[in-house]
Amino acid sequence: MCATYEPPPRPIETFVFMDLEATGLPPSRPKIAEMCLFSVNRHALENPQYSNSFPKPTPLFPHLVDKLCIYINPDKPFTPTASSITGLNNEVFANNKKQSFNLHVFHMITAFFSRQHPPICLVAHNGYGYDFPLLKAELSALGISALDEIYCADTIKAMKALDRENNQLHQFLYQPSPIGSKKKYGLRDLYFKFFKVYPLNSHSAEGDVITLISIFQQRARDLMCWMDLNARQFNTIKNMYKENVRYASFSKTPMNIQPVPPSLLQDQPRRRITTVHPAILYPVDNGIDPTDNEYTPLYHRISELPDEIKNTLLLFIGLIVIVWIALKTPV
Ligand code: DCM
Ligand code: MG
Repeated sequence: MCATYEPPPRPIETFVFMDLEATGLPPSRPKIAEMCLFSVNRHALENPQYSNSFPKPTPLFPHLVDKLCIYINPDKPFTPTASSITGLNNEVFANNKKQSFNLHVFHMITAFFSRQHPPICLVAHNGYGYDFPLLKAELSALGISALDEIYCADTIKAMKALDRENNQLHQFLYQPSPIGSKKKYGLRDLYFKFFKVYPLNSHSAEGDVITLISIFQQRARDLMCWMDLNARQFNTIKNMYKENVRYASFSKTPMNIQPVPPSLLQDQPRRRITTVHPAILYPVDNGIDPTDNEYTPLYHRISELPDEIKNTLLLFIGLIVIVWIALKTPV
């Protein structure tokens, strides 16, 4: 059965180019280690300035790009390949005291989106196959099932679709020769096709986003039109994998998120499994530092316990109540 997705209600206004680096590929249940978002308004993509390079002027990198790049402690070993291509390893995250994928990351993403003009479309190269399902899995582990009103589009899918429609002059990858040879839509090959050199900083999230935008600019109007018609809601993306929810669920609408007091946004001592105190979700300005365990209400501590322990506790309490009632009842 073919799923149908609702495209944006009107032309996309903001394209947020995204790339993730992580501990590996599926099915190793990768965890995000680096995330980079570059937000570019449609106006900048439709009206680029050009370099006077020969033989053909090239669009200059857009101005007024908002950027959000963060390193995230994956709390999971990198596969040897992932470590070798990204240059990242677990030691460097520990040495630099990087925090895990926690609610601060979610707040940063939603605050970043809140500053962009809608409709907003997340754009990633192989986004449907990797970046979107991975981001979705990490958000789900925080109890966040969706990012409302955000669309997404995969540049590989868009480029393949345009290549099927266009004559060879406008193709992203045109290979006249060997029969059956597979066209390569990797970022490096595409970049080489347009610029005749290989891109810098491959397999760094920021480097890959810059490379993607440079390629996108080569056929910006076609790609934007395709995305206006074919982008789908981020909520329709399936998780790459399922993980037990680590934190309490809360409203998924960015506007409903309570502001987080600056004191709570400071680095917190790393714990083995990162947890975010419920007071971060529902901050109350009562003068008490909610991260201080001395003041943590008992029900908050209990709510942080694993489900199995909570269920056993409930069963135990239930048994005590039944025995108490049985003893009190006259025979
Ligand atoms: N990756 C991998 N092995 C590869 C290619 C990628 O483990 N051969 C993983 C690690 C990268 C992530 O995918 O951080 C994203 O890939 P890319 O750097 O191409 O965006
Ligand atoms: Mg990358």
